[in-house]
Amino acid sequence: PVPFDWKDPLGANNLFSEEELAIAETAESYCQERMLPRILEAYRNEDYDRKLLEEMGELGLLGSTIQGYGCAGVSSVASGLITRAVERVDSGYRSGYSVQSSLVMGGIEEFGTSEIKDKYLPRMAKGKLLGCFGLTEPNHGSDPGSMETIAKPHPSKKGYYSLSGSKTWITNSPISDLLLVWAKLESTGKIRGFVIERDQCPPGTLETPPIKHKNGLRASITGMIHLDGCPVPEANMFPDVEGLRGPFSCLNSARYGIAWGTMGALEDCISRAREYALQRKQFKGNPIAKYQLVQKKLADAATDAAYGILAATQVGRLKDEGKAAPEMISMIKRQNCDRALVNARALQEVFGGNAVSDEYGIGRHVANLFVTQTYEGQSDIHSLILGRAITGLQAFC
Ligand code: TGC
Ligand code: FAD
Repeated sequence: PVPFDWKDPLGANNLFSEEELAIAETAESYCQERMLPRILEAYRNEDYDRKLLEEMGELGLLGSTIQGYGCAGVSSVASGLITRAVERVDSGYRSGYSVQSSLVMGGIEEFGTSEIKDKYLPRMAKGKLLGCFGLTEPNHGSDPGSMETIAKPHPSKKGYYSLSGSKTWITNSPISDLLLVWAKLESTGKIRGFVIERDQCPPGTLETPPIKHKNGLRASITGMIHLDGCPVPEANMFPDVEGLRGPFSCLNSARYGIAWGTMGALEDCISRAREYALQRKQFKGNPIAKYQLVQKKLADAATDAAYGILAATQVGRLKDEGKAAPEMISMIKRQNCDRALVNARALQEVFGGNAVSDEYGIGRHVANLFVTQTYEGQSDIHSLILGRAITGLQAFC
């Protein structure tokens, strides 16, 4: 019989091409050798090193599905394998990576003019220019359609819009050079996308204060965006997309990535819990891995991780064939985030009191996975998106 591989229980590696496996290998080596040694101090100190994105840029990992502009142009499955490698280390590192690659570079690639793409994408691909994505507002999270940020013709600068409003919980906003901000055009009431260059904003028109003292995702920097009559060139508005289709199209790619990433985090929890359980002895010198209740936790988690990888692979293949409905992405985003969180919490119990020490890594994953279940559409919101698609009836309000 074929031997069972607990690290790849359903043989998902058989579904990946040689090229995809090589990309995964590059990403895993970088993440384990260069990212992992930094994470404990970064998490303790709420520190995000922007050099990480430069290093990923050097390896060709940023905006990896984009063709041209110095990007690798790989398959969606390959990009998922990169995301899984990054989140195996930490969801916060994956967050910084997703915002740069999927939300901002992806948005610019899909909706930007050729001038915008030429101007920003090559430097973003190298990690020299950092982006953030401003959709959520203090009063409008799950319901971004009600946003209050407004764009209107600038009163004194011809050829410019003036943007005013506040965004909150924005990954990378304090350190970003480029801000993709979604605002309503005052004249039409329709949502439009604006690319703001921090360097070009006069003093007092753009502030991006950090949000400190987070109890999850501490190795990712999060902040607000305050706009007060901020002048933005008309040429920096996405010309052909209006309404929520703009931001949600970017979110499709990022949500897809999270479905992969959370499986990486869960796989790391499994690996850490297995190792701990084999070494820790209780009752007559037995390793706790010998006890059925511990084994069930490992079996549950390994099963959910294996199913999650297969589902993400299937949606990735369909995405590249243009056959992935957004609801499929809601399904894998919700399922993989939820199962990663539930299983990580169960595996945390295997560590007993040591789970409380940050040296064991498990508590960090649990705290992070709560965030992944919350951002890019909280799981219950994805339930309602699926419920609407199943029944034809919408239950949001
Ligand atoms: P609804 O009527 O559903 O749709 C309005 C318009 O948008 C279009 N649309 C989509 N287009 C492309 N892809 C999708 N997935 C789409 N979903 C909807 C839709 O076709 C329609 O187009 P049109 O042309 O007819 O106007 O809008 P609604 O207001 O009823 O939406 C409700 C709901 C709950 C589905 C939606 O608002 C939602 O998904 N809420 C969750 C909010 C969210 O995900 N926020 C994410 C913020 S960004 C973030 O969290 C980044 S974290 C990054 C990190 O650190 O990793
Ligand atoms: P709310 O919308 O207030 O929801 C609170 C609770 O109510 C949730 O459980 C929700 O499911 C539930 N709820 C709401 N409406 C309904 C309903 N109709 N039916 C049933 N239940 C409902 N946003 C960005 O734009 N860019 C970013 O880069 C970004 N990064 C983030 C980083 C971090 C660390 C965090 C924590 C958040 C980030 N977000 C970002 C914001 C994130 O997308 C929002 O937090 C998320 O969409 C939920 O919005 P909210 O926090 O306002 O919660």
